[in-house]
Amino acid sequence: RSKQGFTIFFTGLSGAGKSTLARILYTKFLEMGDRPVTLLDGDIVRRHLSSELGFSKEHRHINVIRIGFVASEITKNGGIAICAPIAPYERSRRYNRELISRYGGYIEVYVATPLDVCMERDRKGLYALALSGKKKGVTGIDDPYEPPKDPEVVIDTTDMEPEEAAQEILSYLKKTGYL
Ligand code: GGZ
Repeated sequence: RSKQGFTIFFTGLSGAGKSTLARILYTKFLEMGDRPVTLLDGDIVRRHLSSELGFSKEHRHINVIRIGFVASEITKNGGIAICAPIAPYERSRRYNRELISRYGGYIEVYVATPLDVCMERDRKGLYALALSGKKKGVTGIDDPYEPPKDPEVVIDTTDMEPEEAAQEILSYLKKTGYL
């Protein structure tokens, strides 16, 4: 009995915890061993698939729906796709949801860690650059982030261990029959 493919689509600010959660799930799905697993992390996609794109509204949209297309192919073939871009626009996420849902599961995970916590972490120094004016158009500072209206899962990583947050996603997947 081969199970249905699905896509875990993380969305949230830089520093919210998307990549950390994506990598934990990637390892767990691999260990399960029943379906091929593909991780489409924001920086990897930008390097290999979207290297000509910047961070304008239109370029972010193109970037995010490219990720959605790859995820839809993986889902169609019965695999698991894990995507972790910022995906700031409702329009791009809705496009992906409609496409991917035709072939299998689409699980949108809103990593809703507040901006002040992301800024405090500032693992990559992105917010420092934005505040000093050295970098323009940073999401959450001087570029928009439209919060998802009806995500399947919402996770705020402020006071939560990554492992615990990953468990919430896994229990959602078990409850809904994807695992
Ligand atoms: C937001 C930016 C920007 C601007 C470069 N705004 O922490 P990071 O470094 O690794 O995650 C951010 C990443 C976001 O790329 P995405 O492809 O996920 O964005 S989108 O979905 O909007 O297309 C950050 C870095 O790229 N970065 N400039 N202006 N993040």
